[in-house]
Formats: sequence, structure tokens, C-alpha cells
Amino acid sequence: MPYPRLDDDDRLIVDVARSFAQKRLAPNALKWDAQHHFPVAEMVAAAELGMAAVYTREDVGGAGLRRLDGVRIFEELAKGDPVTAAFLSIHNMCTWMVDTYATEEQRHRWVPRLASMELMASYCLTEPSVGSDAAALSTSARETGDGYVLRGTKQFISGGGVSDVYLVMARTGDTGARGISAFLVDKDAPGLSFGPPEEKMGWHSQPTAQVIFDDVVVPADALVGGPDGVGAGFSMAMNGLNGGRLNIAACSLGGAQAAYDAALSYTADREAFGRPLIEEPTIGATLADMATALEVSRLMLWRAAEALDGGDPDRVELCAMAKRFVTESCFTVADQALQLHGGYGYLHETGVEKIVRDLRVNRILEGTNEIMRMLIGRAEAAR
Ligand code: FAD
Ligand code: 2MC
Repeated sequence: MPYPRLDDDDRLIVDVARSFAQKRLAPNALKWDAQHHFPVAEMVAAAELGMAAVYTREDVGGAGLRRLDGVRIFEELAKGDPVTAAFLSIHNMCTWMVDTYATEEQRHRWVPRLASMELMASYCLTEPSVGSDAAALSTSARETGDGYVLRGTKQFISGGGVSDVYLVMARTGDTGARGISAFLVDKDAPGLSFGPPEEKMGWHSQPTAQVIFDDVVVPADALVGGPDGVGAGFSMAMNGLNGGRLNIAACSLGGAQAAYDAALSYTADREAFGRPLIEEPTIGATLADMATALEVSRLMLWRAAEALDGGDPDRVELCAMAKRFVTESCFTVADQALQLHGGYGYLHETGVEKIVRDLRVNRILEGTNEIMRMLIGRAEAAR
């Protein structure tokens, strides 16, 4: 689709992602889902193409692209497999946070290995008793003089047990958002352990697990941003999530586009009452609504991504709007695509039921859509 601000280079970036996703992800996604296989080798291959550090600075191995490029890349990856795309999105969020908020020494130590995916990263905010009300988290980081001791449990951590490094939001000060700092914790740190992989409705091809800190001793330089990072962890986490929310929405868009494409060709081929289904006016109207929802979703994502790129004052609200709208509209499109396949849509081998299962969680994670409405409502009330 033409878009005023996209030139030939922009189109090329997305061609690379599309070709990678169609060659390496799409042919395997159903198998990985059935086998609960986490495709690490494919993600490392994606990293070689810059997709583990899309909007990270180039001096530390990042691709140096824009958020606008990012959402277009994640849409393409998700057309191949929304689950692998989503893990790459979370890894990118961690990489960006380190690049943006760490000290120069930390940036140079961590980011090149995150960008190449020699190290895989997980983002640890949620706790068993605290999800939406993230500023109430209770995992503690007690200062000892030469480092910190972490104690507590993180819940639902994507990549938990497999990732090499954990970006952990923990309490170094008083209650509330200003008492939280961010730490980089090595998988091998003594006292760190993991719960069993959660059994989930979707996202079968990536592990989700508790990450448990039982007096985990970390050095002082595990604190992201050094001494200036004390109390800044919640802000880092929220700013990371603004872009994360766009990428997760882009994963919904890519998944829904793939489901729509399947429904379009299925209804063109399948005949009932003496003609192809697509010639039935109500089916044509359903497809029209689906195509419109996809296009509106895409434009909304691009608008929010440009606001984030530009540091616009309304970027938080636009990211929340895009996350809320796109994850809901695109879930509906995927469900409509399943319906248009009739009974075959309900079969695993058709591939659409997997997309429906995988897109459902995007309305919950990286901030539920109710929390997105809260953010939008607060911004509107403050106008
Ligand atoms: P709660 O906060 O308990 O909410 C329960 C319900 O109440 C929701 O519908 C919510 O929207 C609603 N609600 C809560 N407060 C309000 C309010 N004020 N107004 C209206 N409604 C409200 N977290 C991480 O930190 N890292 C990860 O990698 C990660 N990966 C995940 C992967 C999966 C597969 C899943 C399922 C979750 C993951 N999460 C992760 C956690 C996810 O971010 C949380 O589940 C989410 O933020 C919601 O928190 P909660 O589950 O505790 O729900
Ligand atoms: N961007 C930048 N800053 C933000 C922000 C955002 N999106 N959201 C909040 N902040 C700032 C806010 O401006 C304030 O700053 P300051 O202290 O300078 O005034 C500070 O953070 C505290 O915010 P509030 O005063 O609004 O705090 P409150 O507790 O009322 O609300 C809320 C915070 C609900 C917005 C936040 O807790 C939230 O986003 N909850 C959802 C949790 C979430 O998204 N979890 C996702 C886990 S990760 C995941 O699921 C993965 C799959 C990786």
C-alpha cells in the first residue's frame, strides 16, 4: 500500500522481513505449536538480519531503524508466526531499554550480544499478586554496599527458564513507582530459579514461566543506569512498554492479515449453492469489513509509531489507543476468518485456529486493554 512517508529503502526493509518470515517461520509455525518447540535458531537467524535490535543504535550493533520500520517488520514476521514475532518483540524491548537507559559501559557490554541474540532477554515486571497495578510490585532489591540482593517472584515471564538475561524491575525504595529500579540478572546467578512452563491456550512455541529470586546477589553494575538509575526503573519499564505495545499490536495485525488472506482464497475456491462462497453478498460484505479493519489498524499503528519516533506529547495515549484498537479488531478478523472456513477452520491443519489462539493473549499482556482504556481516559481528562 502506498503511504506518503515510505520510500524505496523503507519498502526494502520490509521485503527482507517478509521473505525471512515466509521462508523460515510460516512453513514451521504449526509444527512448532504442536511440538511446543521454541525456535531459537530461527530467532538467531532473524538477529543476523537486524531484527533483535531494530530500533537500537548502530554503534552497539543495532539496526538504527525507526519505530515505523519496527511495526512494519513485526507485522511481516507475524504473518509467518505471531508467536515467534512476539518473542522477538519482547527481546527488542529489552535491548532498547538497555541501549537507552544503561550507562555507556553497560551498553557496550550488553547490547552487542543482545543484538546478535548471543544472549536472549526476558522482561520481568509482573508478579503473582501484581499485574495491572505494576507500581505496587514487591520484589525487593536490598543494597549491600557492593551490590544488591534480590528477593521475590516474577509471574508469566516470556522466555522464563530459557533466556540468558532477565531485565528485572525491583523495589529499592519506598512504595510506589519512584521506588523501583531495573536490574540485569544473569541466568546463572546463584539463587535464581524458574517455575515449570505454564500450559497455555496459545503461544505454545514459547515458554512462559515464573522467575524466582531467592536472595540473588548481583553486583552494583547490574543496576541499569548506574547510581542515576535508582528509582528510575518504573519509568524505564513504562517507556519500554510504549513501543512494546505497538509491536504486540503489529503481531496481531500480521496474524490477522495471514488469517484474512487464507479466508479470501478459501472462499474463492469453496463452492456452495452452485457458486464460489465469495460471490455470496453477505460473505463479500464480511470480507470487506475485515479488509477495512486491517487497513485501519495498520494506519493507526503507523500513526502511533511516528508519534513515538517524534517524541510527540501524545505518544503514550496514541500507543495505548493503537494497542487497544488493533489487538481487538485483529482478533475479531482472525475469528471471522475461522468462521469463513466453516468446520475446516476449527481444524489445526488449516492454521487459522492457531492464529485465533495466539492473538487472544495480545488483549491481555503488555498492559490489558482495560488498562489501555484507563491510560486513554486519563489523557483525555487531562486535556
Ligand atoms: P490483573 O491485573 O489481576 O487484572 C485482572 C482483570 O482485571 C483484567 O481484565 C484487567 O484488565 C482488569 N483490571 C485490573 N485493574 C483494572 C482497572 N483499574 N480498571 C479496569 N479493569 C481492571 N509480564 C511480564 O512482566 N513479562 C512477560 O514477559 C510477560 N509475558 C506474558 C505472557 C503471557 C502468555 C501472559 C498470559 C502474560 C504475560 N505477562 C508478562 C503478564 C501480563 O502482562 C499480565 O498478565 C497483565 O499485565 C495483566 O495482569 P494480571 O494477569 O495480574 O491481571
Ligand atoms: N509511558 C511513560 N511513562 C509512563 C507510562 C507510559 N506508558 N505510564 C505511566 N508512566 C509514568 C507516569 O507518567 C508517572 O510518572 P511520574 O512519576 O513522573 O509522574 C509514573 O509512570 C507512574 O504512573 P501513574 O502515576 O500513572 O501510576 P499508576 O500506578 O496510577 O498507573 C499504570 C500505572 C497502570 C499505567 C501502569 O502500572 C501500567 O501500565 N500497568 C500495566 C502493566 C503492564 O503493562 N504490564 C505488562 C507486563 S510485560 C508483558 O506483558 C510482556 C509480555 C512482556
